[in-house]
Amino acid sequence: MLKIYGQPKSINVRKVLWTCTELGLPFERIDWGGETRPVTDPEFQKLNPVGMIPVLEDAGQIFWESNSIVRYLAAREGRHDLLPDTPAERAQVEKWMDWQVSDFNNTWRYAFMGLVRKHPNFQDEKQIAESWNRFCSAVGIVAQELTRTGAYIAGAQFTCADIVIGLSIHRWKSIPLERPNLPEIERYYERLCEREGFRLYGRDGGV
Ligand SMILES: N[C@@H](CCC(=O)N[C@@H](CS)C(=O)NCC(=O)O)C(=O)O
Repeated sequence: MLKIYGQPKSINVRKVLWTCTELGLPFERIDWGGETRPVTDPEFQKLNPVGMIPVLEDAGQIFWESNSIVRYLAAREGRHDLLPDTPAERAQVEKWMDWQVSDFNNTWRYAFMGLVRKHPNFQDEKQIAESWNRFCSAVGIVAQELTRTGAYIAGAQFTCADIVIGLSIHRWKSIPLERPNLPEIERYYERLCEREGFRLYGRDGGV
């Protein structure tokens, strides 16, 4: 059985949990990170030298980096609907995944850590406001794209990119500040709620 190392409050762990649900793959989840066991523990560092959750173990092979794991699992199951096998179509999915893990992910960190996790090192009001503005601008980009595609982030079909963008939108909705009115985002969120994986690890999974 697949083993997923990482505590379930982590958005990056949730990506993998949702993917397994989407694919109907049973898994065992083992707590590491956050308030559970520290990722600095040498036992964990043997699994992932960069000391981050999630880590996936599949028949003795170890994988890390959440978006790589999502792609690996979709490819392992031959799910070309989730991860197309033609290079051009695949790149349309991957570009949103790469943007999510690099630029998008960086917009919310300060506001989320300060307002949701209530971390003492993230309480500067100016930096919270700046992070929130950048987060809302990035969500505006997602909304524009959804208006263009009419359904999902990379087109008419649900793909791996919606797992990582969808959980980011869930994070946006978790910030206790007034949000701009973005009907496309609300419709997207409702569309994602049709999926068990999003209900479990997004909508009903806490923050
Ligand atoms: N680029 C990495 C980032 C992973 C990451 O930031 N993981 C965080 C949790 S979301 C972590 O390991 N933090 C240390 C901890 O939880 O103790 C990925 O996508 O897998």
